[in-house]
Amino acid sequence: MRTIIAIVTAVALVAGGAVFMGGPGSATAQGGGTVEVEVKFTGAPDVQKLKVNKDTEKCGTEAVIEKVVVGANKGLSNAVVSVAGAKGAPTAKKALIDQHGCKFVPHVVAMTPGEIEIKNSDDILHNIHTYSTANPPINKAQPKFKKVITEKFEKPEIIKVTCDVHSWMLGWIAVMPHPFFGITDGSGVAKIENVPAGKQTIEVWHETLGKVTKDVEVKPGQTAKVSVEMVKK
Ligand SMILES: [Cu+2]
Repeated sequence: MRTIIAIVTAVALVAGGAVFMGGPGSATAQGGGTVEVEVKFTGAPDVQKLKVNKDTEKCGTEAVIEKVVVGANKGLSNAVVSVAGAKGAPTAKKALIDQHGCKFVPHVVAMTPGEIEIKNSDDILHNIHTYSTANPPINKAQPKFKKVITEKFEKPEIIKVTCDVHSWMLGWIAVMPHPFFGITDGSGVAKIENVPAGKQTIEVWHETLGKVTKDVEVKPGQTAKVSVEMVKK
């Protein structure tokens, strides 16, 4: 009997939590819609390989530099898609980037202004070197015993991140002025949820292909599909 009561209580707690999470901020509550953006690149992928002779136990002997990653159906990975000019409160969730296998994972991370945790899961010395103008630049060592460094980016901008210990390491932190953004996956698709209804402009940014915009009509509770093609500059 005790077990049954415990299970019932647990289920009720989980259900309560789910209801709470789905309540405020859900698409219907705000009258927003979803935008599914598909980003394509018809050119050739640009993935370079570099011989590595430092920290090879953790880094391997070959670094892969992913400049333009193209997947199935010409889908372009690692593009930041967002709703241009939108307004919205920052998300409470902390952004996270990890240095793993001498790579920044994910390669591109997007966040609203606030804190980001920069992990070092490699057990070797890394260095965080950011190239920014709106936010103060960072250039600090992250020794192996410093598993996490928390940094703050208050101003929207797209920030390049490198590691001065491993010259090939490259990542991007997109600090967005609102929570309406996504990063394209392996098939070039990203979903932006709770987008305010009406005429919106979708902006796509890619580290080597630049920026492209496309207009879309967002309807409450519906998914609008947008296909964007990027070309080499
Ligand atoms: Cu490094």
